[in-house]
Amino acid sequence: TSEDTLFTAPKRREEEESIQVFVRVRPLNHQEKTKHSYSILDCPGTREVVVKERNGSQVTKTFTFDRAFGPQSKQLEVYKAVVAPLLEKVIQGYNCTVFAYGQTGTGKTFTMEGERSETAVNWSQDPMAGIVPRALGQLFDELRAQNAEFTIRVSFLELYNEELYDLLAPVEGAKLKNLRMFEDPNKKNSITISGLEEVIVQSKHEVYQIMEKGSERRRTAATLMNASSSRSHTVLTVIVHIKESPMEGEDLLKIGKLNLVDLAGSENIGRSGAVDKRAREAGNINQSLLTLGRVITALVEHAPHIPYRESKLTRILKDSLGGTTKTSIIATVSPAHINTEETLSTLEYAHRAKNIYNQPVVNQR
Ligand code: ADP
Ligand code: ZZD
Repeated sequence: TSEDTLFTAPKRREEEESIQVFVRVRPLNHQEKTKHSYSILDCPGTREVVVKERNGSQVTKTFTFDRAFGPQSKQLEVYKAVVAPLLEKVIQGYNCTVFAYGQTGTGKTFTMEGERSETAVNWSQDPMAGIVPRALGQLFDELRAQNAEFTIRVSFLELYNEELYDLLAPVEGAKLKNLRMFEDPNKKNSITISGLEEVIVQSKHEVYQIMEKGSERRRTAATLMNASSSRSHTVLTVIVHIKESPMEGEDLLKIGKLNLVDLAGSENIGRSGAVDKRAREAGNINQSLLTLGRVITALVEHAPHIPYRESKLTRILKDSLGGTTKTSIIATVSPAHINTEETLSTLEYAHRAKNIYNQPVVNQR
């Protein structure tokens, strides 16, 4: 009947949303200026990145993102546009993830963590503070203002050469604690990292101590392993439990989670996701970064099998890629003409990730 046709809406999955993708262009640095490298990038509006390639004929390519931050963008501006909205979701009980992806030296750590300015006295008012300190600070401020009953736990891990290291655990006898992970039979789609320190943070003062410890441990780890940080991934996770006691009805527990991920440098990973020949010969294969690319490809191509299990990073962050977490990616790029290849590769990678769909759900009981 006509009524049936009227009321049988096409089956559509509720509240499916694509990953948010942002690009941040860093300024030309001193070395690039002295080497007479010039900028190939323009951010004319709020969403476009224009690449001008001057190889004989003028070729320009335009990429559109959810937002593009030019070389003059400030830490606060990036935080407000990318992370402040996610933090509201975390407080409502959602899981959220932010990835920083890009070539080494383009500002992943500058964006995710930031730097201490020499003049700033208070870390929480430092204009150079990145996403991690701002998110933790805002979480405390908002939960205090709401007069909520809450606990905040933080873990901080490093993944290097498919080994996991705890950046908040004590270093014993010049040996790093190597962590193991396993699938939790009770919790579908989630893995547990046994022995990972989850530090309860009571105050903003303790937030700073944790960040200081983490960045110090990372330096120690790099020295002990004779390793470069450009080849490691770091994952800082904040878990917040909020108890709501309404005037009527039962108590409500909301659990929100925020993963802040600083990925290894994307150089050596080709646009197709294949390893660069020179890198392969040098043994510079980053299994986790490679698998991340393959997972993205499989998701956007709707492949029947998604290779999450092929790396630790994708096992840990499985739910952020096609799952129930709300995910954003910040791709960082250099404007310098000498980095054109890598910049195009990063822009194409990021643009493709826009075709990944997640279905965020709230954790409430
Ligand atoms: P990555 O983590 O991608 O290897 P870094 O965060 O270490 O890169 O940044 C490399 C250098 O560039 C650092 O000296 C940093 O201070 C500088 N830098 C990066 N992004 C910016 C930016 N948006 N504005 C100013 N300086 C930046
Ligand atoms: N990017 C610096 C840390 C590094 O690579 O070590 S900057 C921010 C987030 C997580 C850990 C540290 C920090 C960082 C910092 C620096 C020095 C001592 C403690 C913390 C920082 C920078 C600005 C404001 C707050 C924290």
